Amino acid sequence: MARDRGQPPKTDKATVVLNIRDENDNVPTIDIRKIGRIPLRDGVASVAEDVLVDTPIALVQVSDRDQGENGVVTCTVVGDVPFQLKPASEGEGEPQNKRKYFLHTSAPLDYEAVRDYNVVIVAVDSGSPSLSSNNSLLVRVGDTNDNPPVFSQAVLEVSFPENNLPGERVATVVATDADSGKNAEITYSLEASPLSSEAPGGIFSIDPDSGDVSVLAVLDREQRDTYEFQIAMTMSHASCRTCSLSM
Ligand SMILES: [Ca+2]
Ligand SMILES: [Ca+2]
Ligand SMILES: [Ca+2]
Ligand SMILES: [Ca+2]
Repeated sequence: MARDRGQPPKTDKATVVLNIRDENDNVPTIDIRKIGRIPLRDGVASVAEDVLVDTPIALVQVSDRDQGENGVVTCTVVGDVPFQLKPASEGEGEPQNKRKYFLHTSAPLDYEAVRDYNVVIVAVDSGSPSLSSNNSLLVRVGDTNDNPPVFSQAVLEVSFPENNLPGERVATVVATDADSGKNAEITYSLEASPLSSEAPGGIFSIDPDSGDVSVLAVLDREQRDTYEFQIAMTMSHASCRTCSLSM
């Protein structure tokens, strides 16, 4: 109100309408949650290396307390990782300042190549200036038995003097397996060569753990000068590959 100092005073009134404009004063928040059967604890998701491409591994919820453009959030995965965000719903009625995404695998995983990914998600609002925040998820890739054991040599030729002592070691076979733990434990055994029907068991034995091949009998070159047999590897729920040993 305005009043002059005359007598009697005259006055006038004006109304001030204060519109409170929304300031962009809230940063977007990112919430990462467990989804489906993928375990997620303390920011760590465990994903087996054999999951199909496009498997959802976590639910990502972004929200912003501002209104209008100040609360419209876009969300992306940072850097070159085999994970991608996809909107969880195309819902028209969804509030713009609250969105859900699935974090998907976007390429095959391989435990033997990369065991951990730090997946950083950034959310940016559309305010001016815009505000952003980030959150991250550690994806721990789990081993599956996707590699067969491989002998260092497919054919091993050994010459060994006759008149040996029974039980003497004649060779050691070595196989490697790119997997880990049980998936890489190898057990060795002897098999007849496909060329002969004779079982090597009576003359030779192999240590299932070390791969040491020993001769049980005394060899006599005048009686026989070559022996050929195969060594097989067996693993827990795995394939079996052979290597030929000829003497
Ligand atoms: Ca905001
Ligand atoms: Ca692999
Ligand atoms: Ca593996
Ligand atoms: Ca294996």
